[in-house]
Amino acid sequence: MNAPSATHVVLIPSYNTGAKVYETVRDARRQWAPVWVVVDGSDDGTAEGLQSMAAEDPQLKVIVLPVNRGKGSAVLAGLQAAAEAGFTHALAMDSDGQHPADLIPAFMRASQQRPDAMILGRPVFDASAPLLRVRGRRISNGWTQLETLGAGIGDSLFGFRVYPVADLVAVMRRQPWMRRFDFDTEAVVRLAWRGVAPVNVDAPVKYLSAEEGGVSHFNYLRDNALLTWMHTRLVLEFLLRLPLLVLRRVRGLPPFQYR
Ligand SMILES: Nc1nc2c(ncn2[C@@H]2O[C@H](COP(=O)(O)OP(=O)(O)O)[C@@H](O)[C@H]2O)c(=O)[nH]1
Ligand SMILES: [Mg+2]
Repeated sequence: MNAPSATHVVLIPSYNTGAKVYETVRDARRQWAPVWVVVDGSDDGTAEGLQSMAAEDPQLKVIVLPVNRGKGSAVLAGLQAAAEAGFTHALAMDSDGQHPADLIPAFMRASQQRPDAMILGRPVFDASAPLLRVRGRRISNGWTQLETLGAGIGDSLFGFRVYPVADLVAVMRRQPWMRRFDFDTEAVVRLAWRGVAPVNVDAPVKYLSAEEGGVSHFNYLRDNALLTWMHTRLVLEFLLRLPLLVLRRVRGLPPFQYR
């Protein structure tokens, strides 16, 4: 592996995934340095397990949040620490083995070529993907296209992405949402509004069975309600922003110029 990056860090938010997180972290470390894990109030013993891994690996850092606050909060904690340490970009990936660690270098390269952009994984599903999640996704993607006036966001929900750190921290500081499962979608919409252009890159996604160690904390009722409320807020704000967005689109200003 090459020397540790001083600009690009891998950020892995983790909440009660059991042993899967160790595998995920090992896979990520094989591809990149440094890798940071944010333990989001897990009570499954993984905070301790990860800390002992980090004791033997200077390129692995573990941030432990004492209480569970949600994925967005965990990512934000990691982003703030990354900004303080001088990193300009962070690749976020899930801790549960669903995301392709072997694509980390390619995503980082894409980001180094386009530091102004966000590099978004576009999920390539296999037969393991639950139909309900795939369909729900299409709805969310349709709303996202509208909310960004067709800025070209390939997928609104997939969390395997490289973000410009300062832009995302600025966006998140300004409002109280985006702290749980509303993070992934609201992040891309608000970054696009800010003028951060999307670059879409295909990435395979796996849905692991319970026997394979698959864990998800996505709750259909609670989280679909949260996502519906999120799109309601975003559409209302979109209407206010519409005149400016139209102007930017007509003039070919970011996020529209790179389509
Ligand atoms: N569900 C959930 N995930 C969290 C939380 N904090 C961090 N995460 C991480 O966010 C990622 C996505 O969560 P997951 O439950 O796998 O959602 P799914 O992949 O959409 O089914 C995983 O890496 C989690 O470990 C949290 O409070 N709730
Ligand atoms: Mg998952």
